[in-house]
Amino acid sequence: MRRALTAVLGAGALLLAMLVTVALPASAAPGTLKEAAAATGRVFGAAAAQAHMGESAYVSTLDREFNQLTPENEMKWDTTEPSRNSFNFGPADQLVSHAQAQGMKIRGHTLVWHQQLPGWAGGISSRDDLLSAMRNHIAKEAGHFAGKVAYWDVVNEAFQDGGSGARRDSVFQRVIGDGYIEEAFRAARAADPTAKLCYNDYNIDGQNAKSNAVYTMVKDFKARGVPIDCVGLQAHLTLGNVPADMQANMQRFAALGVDVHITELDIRMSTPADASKLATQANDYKKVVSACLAVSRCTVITVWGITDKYSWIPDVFPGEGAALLFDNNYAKKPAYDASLQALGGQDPGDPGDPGDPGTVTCTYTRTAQWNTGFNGQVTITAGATAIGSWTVVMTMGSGQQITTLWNGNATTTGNVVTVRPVAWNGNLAPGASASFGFSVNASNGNLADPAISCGSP
Ligand code: G2I
Repeated sequence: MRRALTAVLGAGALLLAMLVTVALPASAAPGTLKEAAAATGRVFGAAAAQAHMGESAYVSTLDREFNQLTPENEMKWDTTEPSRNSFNFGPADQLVSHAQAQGMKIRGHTLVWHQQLPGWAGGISSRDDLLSAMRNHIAKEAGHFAGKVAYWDVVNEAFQDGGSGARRDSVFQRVIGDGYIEEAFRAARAADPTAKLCYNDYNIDGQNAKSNAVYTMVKDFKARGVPIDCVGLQAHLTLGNVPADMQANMQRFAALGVDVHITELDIRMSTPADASKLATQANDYKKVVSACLAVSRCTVITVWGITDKYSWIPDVFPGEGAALLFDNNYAKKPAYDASLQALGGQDPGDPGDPGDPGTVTCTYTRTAQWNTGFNGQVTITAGATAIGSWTVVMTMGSGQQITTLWNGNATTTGNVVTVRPVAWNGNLAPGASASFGFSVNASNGNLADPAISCGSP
């Protein structure tokens, strides 16, 4: 009897496998972020740190999913020119050769920034001296990487936060004055005529006083022929707060004749993460990716790190984190699936992945029983992503027949019953449930529960 039951279950599993195969689209959607982004003419990048490149899961995730690499710290002034006119490109060179071997684009980050600036540069007080030090730094660094860097964040974070729209009070602003930004762009173009030159900042993702100030600067640069090709919206966001006008903001920059890049995307939450926060985060990532896709000049999306394990956020915002697409163990988070899906991709290999768009869970309850039969109920619950349909496959025990089934549409092949939604219970929001019920007649007295599996669509 046990052997026969196993054989029956085996046949059911085979049928289920066939059903799953049939449910897949005829031409498989791209299964990684970089492939899905490439299909839209975009790149999907990540910041990476040389210090972690010995960790195999770090490298394999980077190589599998991303086709643009931003050195997280290795191209910053304090690393590349720790003392005046003495250059160290070693750590960045290693990242660049890895990226090149993988066919990834490289984003240079960053030539002029008030942070991670060596003490010697921060201490210069003469205008001519600082201008010449800045020009030399740009000439040597952008010159060293010329032909290898696709995009440079030439100047980073030059505007103040808040409503003033003013320039940040950095040593460059104080000592050189307003002109330092355009001087930096001219020096970068001279050192590397092929790289796209970007201005990069945070809190300029939506329309506000700070992004207005950047907009005014870019407009002025374009009008006067200062070489600028792109604006980087860093997009260090907090949970549930994707600016509603992000797309409109990107569109107005694009209308000035520059590309728009999302350069440092992460969406932080209070830790620990839970299913509801992760679902909100997934929806947030989807909004950002969709906004970019809606703007033809939004050509790059880069996340600021590969795994939550090494994100900068817990150091700077204690009690917050979990901001990236992969968790501490490199598992794909719901935000990964949402981003991939927004790009038109579909994760093929992880049907059990909690945030997989196709993932639903189902539970079975026996609601009544008698000598020769029973009633059952199946509840289907969507995962972190909304679904448009579901499929439940029930393998019935020998001698069992379903006499009635309500709130579902059943088709029967041998002892396998496949149930799909009726008109009104297929669409489920994230976390929402639907149920159907049925009556089983078992004249032989076999009251065993059916084996049940479910999926979406
Ligand atoms: O702060 C987040 C980002 C904001 N936009 C510009 C980015 O360049 C910036 O990146 C972060 C890096 O992710 C951090 O890794 O910049 C920080 C510095 O402002 C980086 O932190 C530094 C720590 O402050 C150092 O103590 C540490 O030695 O990272 C260094 C290397 O791990």
